[in-house]
Amino acid sequence: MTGTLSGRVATLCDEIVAVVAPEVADQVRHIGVRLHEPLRVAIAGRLKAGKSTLVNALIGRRVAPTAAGECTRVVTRFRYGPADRVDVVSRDGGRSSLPLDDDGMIPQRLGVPAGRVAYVDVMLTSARLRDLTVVDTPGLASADTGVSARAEEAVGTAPFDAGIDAASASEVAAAEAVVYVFTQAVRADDVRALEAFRASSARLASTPINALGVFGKVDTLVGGAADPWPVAEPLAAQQQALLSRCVGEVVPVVGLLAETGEAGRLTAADCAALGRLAQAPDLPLLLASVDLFRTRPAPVDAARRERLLALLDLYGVGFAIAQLTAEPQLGTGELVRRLVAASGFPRLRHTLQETFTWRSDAIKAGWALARLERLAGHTVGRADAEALRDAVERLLRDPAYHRLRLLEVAQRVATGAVPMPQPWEQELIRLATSDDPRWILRLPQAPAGQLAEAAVQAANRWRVYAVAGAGPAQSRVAQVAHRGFHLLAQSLRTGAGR
Ligand SMILES: Nc1nc2c(ncn2[C@@H]2O[C@H](COP(=O)(O)OP(=O)(O)OP(=O)(O)O)[C@@H](O)[C@H]2O)c(=O)[nH]1
Ligand SMILES: [Mg+2]
Repeated sequence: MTGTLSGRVATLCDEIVAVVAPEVADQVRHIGVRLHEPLRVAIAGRLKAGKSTLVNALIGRRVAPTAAGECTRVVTRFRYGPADRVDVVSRDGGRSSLPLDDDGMIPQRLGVPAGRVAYVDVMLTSARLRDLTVVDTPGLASADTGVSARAEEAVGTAPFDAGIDAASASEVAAAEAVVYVFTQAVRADDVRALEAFRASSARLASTPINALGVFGKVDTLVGGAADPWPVAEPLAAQQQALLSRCVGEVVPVVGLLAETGEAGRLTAADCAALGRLAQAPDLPLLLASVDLFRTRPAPVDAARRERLLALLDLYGVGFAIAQLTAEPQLGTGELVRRLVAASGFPRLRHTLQETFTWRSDAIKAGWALARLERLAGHTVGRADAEALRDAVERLLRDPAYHRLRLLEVAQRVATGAVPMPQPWEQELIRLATSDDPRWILRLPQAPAGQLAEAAVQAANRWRVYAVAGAGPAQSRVAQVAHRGFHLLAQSLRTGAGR
């Protein structure tokens, strides 16, 4: 998928290819190809946080192993391909292909000793991957496990696991965005792990701009089949405040329900079993705990009950039964749709698409422009260097590219490199990361005229700040913000929107 900014850089690459020498053309073509690649998102978090479960939900297929006993010890990249295929990439650069196992999952045995695996490259025909590449990462060690000492030592170098090598670390670093999964409360070592993750990947500094928090397994917050959402929502908001320097938003989800629903694992037979359970005379007792659900007499055999627990856990089972009690004729498809809605997953996907897709456009366009400029520098003195530089300059004069500068300064402020009072920082980040003027200006209901006026006022405020209220670093940031609001006001007046 190619966004507006990177789309224009891609067009420019095509134009340049036609007028430069063949060897330069090859490099320009390569830059153009990268612009068409989908957004790469790395899923990070502590051991057993539910990362692989979320990966499966995002892909819409259960491909990554998630059983309680198994841990993901290698970095695994999932990307779109014309046929399903698993490539194990060794540390020496060799590749060996494997088929998926009988359940359609990555085989347990990779055929290469674990110590020699750099990463696993999985290509799938899943439509979801056409505009999203997902990178599953091994759990970050936590202070309450035996590996903590090793992890502490490794902070800043190889935070995932002392055994992770440079090839897989750079595979993660190539991601444009990161989703950090945590459960229950954010602990000090969650923040440390996130810092370490940031240190491992310079290009992927984890900031509110490119990182999203997922508060996973929220169904386990409250006991039994009770509704976790009244607790999950305020907790997520608190966690967002705690992590505000690291992630832009914290989205609560029940990953397991998302995986089961999105991967289409609930069958008509499961649905029928849930319907029979809905008739059980002592239903409240059955749903009181996992143990009681497993062991009490019920109109469904033990194996099926175990399967339902694995697919839905107790909250999901209780939720499904409540739906079927209210509407006994409910079809499997509709039940699955409601389960996905109850998982909170639609909000996560929306946030991913809305925020990261736009940002990835700007990030990729910025990357490509920098590469083109460098190429122009290398070809100095040759006739085609002129053509290259001209083309890049033409593009940079386009007001749309001011966004790249905005993103750059917002990144500096968000990481604390340029300190700024909070309301200014927040306004700058909103301007840099959105194209919705109502959201940027915090005027959700305003008509266009009022928006333009508010943008002019914001521009003036930033100009005053640039001149009077700030040190030199803040002043440079403020000038970029000033121009950003000025351009926003202009586009609002001409009615073109941004
Ligand atoms: N109840 C419940 N269980 C979940 C949820 N998400 C994941 N699980 C379970 O938690 C266990 C661990 O999930 P994984 O997705 O393998 O976790 P992970 O973070 O990939 O684990 P490692 O790769 O080993 O670090 C599995 O048994 C999942 O089924 C959830 O939202 N609710
Ligand atoms: Mg995993």
